[in-house]
Amino acid sequence: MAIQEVLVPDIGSFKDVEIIEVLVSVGDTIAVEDSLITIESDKSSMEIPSPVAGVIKELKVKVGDRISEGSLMVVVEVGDAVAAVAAPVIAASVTKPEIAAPAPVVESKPAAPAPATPKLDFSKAYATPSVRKFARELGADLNKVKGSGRKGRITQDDVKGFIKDVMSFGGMPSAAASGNTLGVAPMPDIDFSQWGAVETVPLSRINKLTGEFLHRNWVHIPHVTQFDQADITDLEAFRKQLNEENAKSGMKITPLVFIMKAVVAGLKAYPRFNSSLDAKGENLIRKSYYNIGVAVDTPDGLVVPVFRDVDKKSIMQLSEELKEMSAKARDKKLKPADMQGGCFSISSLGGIGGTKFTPIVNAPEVAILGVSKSDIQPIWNGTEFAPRLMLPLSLSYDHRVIDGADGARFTTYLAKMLGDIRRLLV
Ligand code: CAO
Repeated sequence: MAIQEVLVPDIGSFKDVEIIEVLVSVGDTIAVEDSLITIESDKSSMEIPSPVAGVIKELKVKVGDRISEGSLMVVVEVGDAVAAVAAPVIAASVTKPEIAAPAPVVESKPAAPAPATPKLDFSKAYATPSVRKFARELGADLNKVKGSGRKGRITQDDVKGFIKDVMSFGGMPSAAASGNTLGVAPMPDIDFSQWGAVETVPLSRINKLTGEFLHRNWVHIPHVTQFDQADITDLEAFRKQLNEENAKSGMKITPLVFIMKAVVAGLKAYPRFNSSLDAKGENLIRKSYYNIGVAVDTPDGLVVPVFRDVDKKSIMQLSEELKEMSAKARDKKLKPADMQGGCFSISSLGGIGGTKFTPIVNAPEVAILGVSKSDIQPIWNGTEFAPRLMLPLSLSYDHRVIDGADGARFTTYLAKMLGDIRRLLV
């Protein structure tokens, strides 16, 4: 057993260059020619191999350090046999790799295709030689691997992740593995001013955050939207009566609070709608509380405050809370906690118009109800067409958790509750 210090060998014109990768850890057993570190200059990267075999005892460098010829990289405990073999080329305990060390492997950015594997052309991929070698051994097409390293360099972990992804997606690289969240060409950068006057308006912080969440949810969740309509003729008569009775107090009751109550009844009848998938997608977390998020349109964008314990609140309490929360949202006074802990969301465009739409599930919830504007329709009552006030419902759900049959059962149930609100008391 002998301790060897391994120094940077003659690396030609490379001087004071940055280490971008340390390829070994303390305790690793290495063979002669195993790469120890990768350095990078403006034009190329280079791996420095070990001139000795043994066990790494100390790392003397880290990513970001700058080194030149003669800098100490690692301390290696070499076995007797190895030491004996290495003895002629290693002076005392100090390695002089320039004498007999394996030549560093230099790779330009981008480099020429590797001659060893003409089938895989990695000429455009930005990766170190060891990563290229690793990718070739596994048959991974580096051109499709997204690099997570500095300046987009592909690391060994990126290749492993890519392979894992390919395996789990039945041979098709996932979007992430292909380096593109949608697996399609990026949007073009277009200069619209070539066709006329334009103005650039920055997106608000809420726009950006909402966009990010909606995009994530849209891509991750297999959505299905179930449409239905509820006969709210009687509900509307009752609502108007309540509003007349409360005219002096200034309290206004909209259809939304009844819909919130009907949703809670639906969540109780179909508990799968009141659940979330765990992060691994292996378990359902079922909730025994009933917090409902309501999308509020503000000048800065969409926010979704959460109304807690809707099951325990009256129509009047919910109306008061809805008024307060929407004012808070529009005055930008909502706190993060006001928007957390929801079980199910409602997006009501009923005050604006439209007949139906496909809302995006507000993950980690598994379903969202879109409500459009009610209007009077001729409905066949068995003997004649009668004018009834019909409320359009659009339920989007996560198809990993909810089957189509349950989707239809849920909207049918909602329609039944809203059609006869006495049932909400039962
Ligand atoms: N059909 C017909 N009329 C409806 C209705 C419906 N489904 N829902 C509400 N209305 C009526 C209300 O009764 C009210 O009428 P009056 O002024 O005559 O009393 C009027 O429309 C306005 O209602 P409102 O929108 O102020 O109140 P609300 O309780 O229905 O909704 C809120 C409150 C905060 C949800 C709403 O103001 C809002 O911001 N909606 C937009 C949500 C949104 O942008 N969703 C899209 C998100 S993307 O998925």
